[in-house]
Amino acid sequence: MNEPKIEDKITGRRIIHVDMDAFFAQVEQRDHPEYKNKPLIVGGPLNRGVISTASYEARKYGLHSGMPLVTAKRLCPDGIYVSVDMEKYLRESYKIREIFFQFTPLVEVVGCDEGFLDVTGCQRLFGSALEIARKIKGKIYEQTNLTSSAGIGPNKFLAKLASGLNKPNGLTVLEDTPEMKEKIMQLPVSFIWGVGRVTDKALLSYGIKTIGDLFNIPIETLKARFGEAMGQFMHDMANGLDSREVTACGEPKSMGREITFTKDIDDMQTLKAALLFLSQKIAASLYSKGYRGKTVTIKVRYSDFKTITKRVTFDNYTCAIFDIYKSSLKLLKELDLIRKKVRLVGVSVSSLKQSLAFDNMLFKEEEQKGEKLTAAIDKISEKFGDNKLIIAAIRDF
Ligand code: TTP
Ligand code: MG
Repeated sequence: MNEPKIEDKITGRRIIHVDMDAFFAQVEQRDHPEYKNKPLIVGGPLNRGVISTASYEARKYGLHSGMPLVTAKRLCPDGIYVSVDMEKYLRESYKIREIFFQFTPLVEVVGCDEGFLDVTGCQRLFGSALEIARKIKGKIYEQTNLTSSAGIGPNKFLAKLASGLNKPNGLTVLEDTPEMKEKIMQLPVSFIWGVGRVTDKALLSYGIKTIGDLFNIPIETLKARFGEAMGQFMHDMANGLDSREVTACGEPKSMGREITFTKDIDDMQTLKAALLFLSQKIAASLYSKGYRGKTVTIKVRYSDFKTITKRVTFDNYTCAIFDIYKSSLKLLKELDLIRKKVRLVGVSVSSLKQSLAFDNMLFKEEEQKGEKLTAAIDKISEKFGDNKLIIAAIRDF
């Protein structure tokens, strides 16, 4: 592999993005040699109803994270299906994080298996960005027996795109060559970080499939179709521009998600389903990053754009779906939903603390209700997982 040629023209930044390959599945394959080279699907108990991740062997059957398990079992009936063992993955996650910080304090950890490192100016200490990426991958393998993929670029977007190009066990430098540009132009728009499945579908409906298609659309058209901010973002991404800094992460203050509906909602069933869906997603985020929280906040935007937030604080820290759902529903019921329609609903959990013990995903005394809840989550996951309901946008906040 050649030395990188792309340099950020303005800042000369060198960013490395490292991402573990099929993380949960790889850990299980490492610990159970009988799963090696087999289609392995990790899902549940928290992520009930949907796949957390699928091994590369299972992806050949079209399986992917977020797919309902019922669909997966239909597509890959002979796959091996195992439950999520979050504590085990978090132990590996911490080791990986520590390796990142051995090279620079400018590390932005994302989720449990990836990170951005700004290694601009680290050359004298550790060698070129390419050498640093090699060292990181080597250390991760030495200490965890797991493979990762790394990408190097002049900004976060291109570094992340690069790390995804040669998975698994890849090491890719985005070079400023006509061949590399051509390759990028042919990639599906979903390779653009931040383009979720909903946006992906919206782009498809305009016939925009590849980054090249996006590149060829004038910025004014993108802004007119997708709004000022999103249009600018898409234009920048298609041009490989990204000025976002690698922000060394402090502790998160809260974790939340919100749904904007395509049409305003006045039926309680849909709102309840949305709250359950959001509670499940937030519980999964808390769980996967090793946090619990004490305060639940809901945010409701009515059709007239008036926005209300309400919160409740528990005595104990929790990351249980049931707690988040029950309290957000209670808060929702305090609002005026008879005369008003809702266009957005959001839930967040704050007053966080790190915790590695996850025994109470569903409270024992609530087991009865818990089982019903689990069945409901399975149903909701199927519906929302396929975006069959009326969602215009889902976003973290
Ligand atoms: P990813 O890095 O997105 O996926 P991955 O590591 O499994 O596979 P890849 O080689 O493509 O990077 O996510 C890291 C882990 O986070 C993944 O192993 C399981 C978990 N996860 C979920 O639980 N639910 C999800 O929807 C996604 C995307 C990931
Ligand atoms: Mg990964």
